[in-house]
Amino acid sequence: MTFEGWDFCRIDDELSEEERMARDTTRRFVDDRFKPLITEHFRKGTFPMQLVPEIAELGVFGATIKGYDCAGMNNVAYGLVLQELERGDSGLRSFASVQSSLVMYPIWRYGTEAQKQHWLPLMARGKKIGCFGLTEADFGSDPGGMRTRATLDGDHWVLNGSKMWITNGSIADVAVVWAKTGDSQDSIKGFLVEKGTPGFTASNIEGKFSLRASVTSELAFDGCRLKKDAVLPESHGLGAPLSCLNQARYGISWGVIGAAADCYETARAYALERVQFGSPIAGFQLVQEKLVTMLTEISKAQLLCLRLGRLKDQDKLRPPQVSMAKRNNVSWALEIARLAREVLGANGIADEYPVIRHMLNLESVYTYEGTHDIHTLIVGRDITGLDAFHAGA
Ligand code: TGC
Ligand code: FAD
Repeated sequence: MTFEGWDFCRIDDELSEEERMARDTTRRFVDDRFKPLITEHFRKGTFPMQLVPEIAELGVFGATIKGYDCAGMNNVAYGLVLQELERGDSGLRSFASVQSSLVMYPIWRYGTEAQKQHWLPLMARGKKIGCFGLTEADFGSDPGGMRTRATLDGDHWVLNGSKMWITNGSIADVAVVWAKTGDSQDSIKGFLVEKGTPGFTASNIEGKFSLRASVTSELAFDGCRLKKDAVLPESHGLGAPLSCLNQARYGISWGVIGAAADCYETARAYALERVQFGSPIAGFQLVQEKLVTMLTEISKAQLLCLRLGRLKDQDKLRPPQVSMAKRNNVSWALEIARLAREVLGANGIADEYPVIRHMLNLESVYTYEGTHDIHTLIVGRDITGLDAFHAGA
């Protein structure tokens, strides 16, 4: 009897019926509908937009929001759904993360009732797509330095500046844009900028070797006039966009387990089939060590996420705990993808197998939503009380 699958520690036993159902429904969608398309989309550098209504049917957009036509799942079910999506491709999970955590969440948390009533049901059904503009060309890890400005002019806000590396930027119907309304980072506010608003343009960033099945864009605002009610009135300071990142980072921590699991399963199957020196390579100790490391780290990542999900459902999750999970799970997923690539030998670099695609994608995931090193410093600050973000600090 050999162990099949990647639930070595029987995490399944800890899940409710609803949680298992949400995971299994998404798993079927990814296997039957998404996987057959992904290689072509990755080659062409496109996202399969035709699948958006089916993704919406999974209940993933705004999954944890109660009301407004959202699914109202708990945080563990949501995490499991993201895990399955990223088993397909990090670009698919990114699409869902941005829509849910970075666009619907700030509207729900910081918006007016009218903004919620208008946007959330449309976005839950995938009828409207959103993007999140925080990063600028000169301000990535340090978003508090942003230069984008919103100035009140009578009944309008006037937006000037630009945002860089924005997922879904050019395909979005609405952008949540973070801008200073004064000189300090305490004056940062969120704005809803609709596609087609004069003075707003979005252009694609070309030449990516990572997350190719995900649109990444630059946004530019040149005297872009917005009605006064375009502001998210309850957003005050840098803490507002950072609170959205907590949601997305939590989702990434789950998501990358899926990418790692796909790499592990591919490597194990390959190693059992591939014969060298007269034996399946899975019988060599060095190959077994790689497979064991992969499954061990997948199991630890699952346990960490499950615990954090339960804490989040009790409203007890702290941002540094999310940083620990993002940091650990992404870096191990990337290492697992690299180990799997090694096990596949030359085949490891071909897109006939999903491994090289996951590996390339995970390089972005390692950097976005706070780089690996930024999360090290967030946890470091939490356990020492000392801030190591600034040179000479
Ligand atoms: P700092 O002084 O630490 O904090 C400023 C204010 O924010 C509060 N705060 C938080 N609030 C909620 N959640 C968090 N995680 C928070 N972290 C901090 C803090 O309490 C303070 O509030 P107040 O009221 O006292 O003013 O700010 P800092 O300037 O020192 O920066 C801290 C740092 C470096 C941790 C932060 O700027 C950071 O996280 N940098 C990384 C930037 C980042 O992650 N960008 C992601 C962009 S979005 C993206 O990548 C999407 S990818 C999407 C996809 O395709 O999936
Ligand atoms: P930098 O901040 O310039 O960092 C460069 C290096 O310096 C990193 O290794 C970093 O860890 C290190 N470093 C920086 N500061 C410190 C320090 N204090 N101590 C030690 N080391 C430090 N942003 C959005 O707003 N919305 C999106 O939808 C979005 N989608 C993205 C999609 C993709 C595919 C990618 C690649 C990025 C996306 N981003 C998005 C941007 C992303 O969040 C940033 O790239 C990320 O925050 C890092 O910023 P940076 O690239 O400017 O790197």
